Amino acid sequence: MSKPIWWKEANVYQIWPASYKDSNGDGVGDIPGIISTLDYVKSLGIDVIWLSPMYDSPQDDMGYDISDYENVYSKYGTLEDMEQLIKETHGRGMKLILDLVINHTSVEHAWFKESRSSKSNPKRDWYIWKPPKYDKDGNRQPPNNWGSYFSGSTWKYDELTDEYYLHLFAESQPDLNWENAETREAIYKSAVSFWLDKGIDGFRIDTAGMYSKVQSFEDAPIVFPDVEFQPCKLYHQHGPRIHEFHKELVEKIISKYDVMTVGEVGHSTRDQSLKYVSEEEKEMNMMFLFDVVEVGADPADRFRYKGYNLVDFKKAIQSQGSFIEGTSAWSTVFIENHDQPRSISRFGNDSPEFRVQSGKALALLQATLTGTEFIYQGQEIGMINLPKEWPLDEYLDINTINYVKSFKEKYGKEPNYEEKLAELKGNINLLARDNARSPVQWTSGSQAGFTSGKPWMRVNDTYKEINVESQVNDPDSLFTFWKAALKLRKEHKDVFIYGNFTILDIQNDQLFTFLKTSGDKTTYIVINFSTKPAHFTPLKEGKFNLLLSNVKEGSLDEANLGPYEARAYIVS
Ligand code: TEU
Repeated sequence: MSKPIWWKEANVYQIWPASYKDSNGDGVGDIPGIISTLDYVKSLGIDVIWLSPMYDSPQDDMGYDISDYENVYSKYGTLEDMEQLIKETHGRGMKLILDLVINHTSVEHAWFKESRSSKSNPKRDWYIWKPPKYDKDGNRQPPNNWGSYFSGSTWKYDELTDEYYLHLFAESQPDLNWENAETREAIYKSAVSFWLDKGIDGFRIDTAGMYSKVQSFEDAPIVFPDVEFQPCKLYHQHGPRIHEFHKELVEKIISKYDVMTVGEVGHSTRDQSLKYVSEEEKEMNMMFLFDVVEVGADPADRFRYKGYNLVDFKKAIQSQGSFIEGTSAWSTVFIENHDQPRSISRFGNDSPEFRVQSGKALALLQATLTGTEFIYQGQEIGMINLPKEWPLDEYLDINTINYVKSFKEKYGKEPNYEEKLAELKGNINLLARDNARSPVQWTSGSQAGFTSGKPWMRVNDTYKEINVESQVNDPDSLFTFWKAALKLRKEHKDVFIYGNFTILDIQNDQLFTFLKTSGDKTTYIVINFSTKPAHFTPLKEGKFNLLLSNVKEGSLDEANLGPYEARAYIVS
């Protein structure tokens, strides 16, 4: 049995500041707004808050493009506000972790400004600069065919010095050169120590598998023959020196503090994952894998969709969570974050009839899985995706905007363009990051109580039905159910937080039935993931005591489950 460590047992709540709570009417969420809701967050059963980037930034990628690690984006507040937030969070017995974005900075960062200024600048080598290539007609080309996560090439030409710089994400997010020891030291000091010394309790580490690039910078294999730039993960994910870099960061800085770290690694095999999160490796405490959130999606193309089914969902949960069994490693449980659509729309059913019921089923599932629990703002009240009828110009994420732009460039002249665009629009509505980024729905009043001004992003039309105010005191609400589920998780932490996981019906595409066990303690979870009633065959042996269910007790029928009905039993 693992040692009871605080970060293993924590329920973590992610706050994405722009859309959380605005206190001054400028239409953008802010730190005083967050402080005003801390009692609410605490009342849900939260132990740790993960705050997405609040650093100074031109906001091309909503703060994941940092221009100053040691300052706060002025619309969010000040350094004093952050100090107050740390104090108020601690004062309520909670902890605060920040987002550590150190694969890249903004082009507005002083380091990049210097680096770009001349080839001989001492900081030139802090970023990754390469000379152009020329084709047979003498046209200038990028150094290789790598495609960016946000469409187009990963290379941006800079006239000033006639070289290209590398950016795995947006053009305005140049990749730092981790090969340079001086750069690493500067990152540790400015982005890491600065905030640990202010008393924060750890980090969610952005793009944690990408710092080490294969230094040959050769062309990637052609995966999509019809496009110019190709997926290039092979050359920057789990690169040759990645573990050396993480070990150095921990040894030099992180290990001096009692803090937690969770790395966003995304795609990795069991063996690769264990290198980051096994206790003896001393790299990070746990990681986010994308198996579950990418069920049905195409990891190589953000808006290609292959279709979701429950069997794949179960397999993804199995591989994402169970890789730690029998090892010293630890894992995470999450189905939403700021990069993903809303889970009820994606894995449940967001129609008025089944929205709450399927939300409770997902909550019960998430609360009974092994690992540290992560909940994203608005998930606790069952916020759903943006309305299908909204036009594309309501989507403000650079990832969506760039994709649509290159799609138009590529297919705009084809006769069936409108048809293709309609299909893309459907996939955008289902998968876009924008779905998670609309303002939190606090009340049924003007702008959902998010702001007294004009919100930077349109409030989801559902705010009258889905909001915090109507749920906090309603015993049947999703919020109240989440509270009960998180409490139960702690009461039976041996099985739910730490236990072994066995799926009993992997091929069943309607029901999800599994055991969580620890020593001789067994819990049995049955969930109907469909709009139709389902029959299930209870385990033959043992006496079942119901721990939690999303239907009123009187209507429990031993072997039949209503639509999206979910139950957790303890077996004796
Ligand atoms: O995301 C990194 C990441 O792995 C991407 O593939 C992510 O899944 C992408 O947004 C999907 O299209 C992190 C942050 O979570 C994201 O918000 C940032 O945009 C990105 O890094 C760059 O900092």
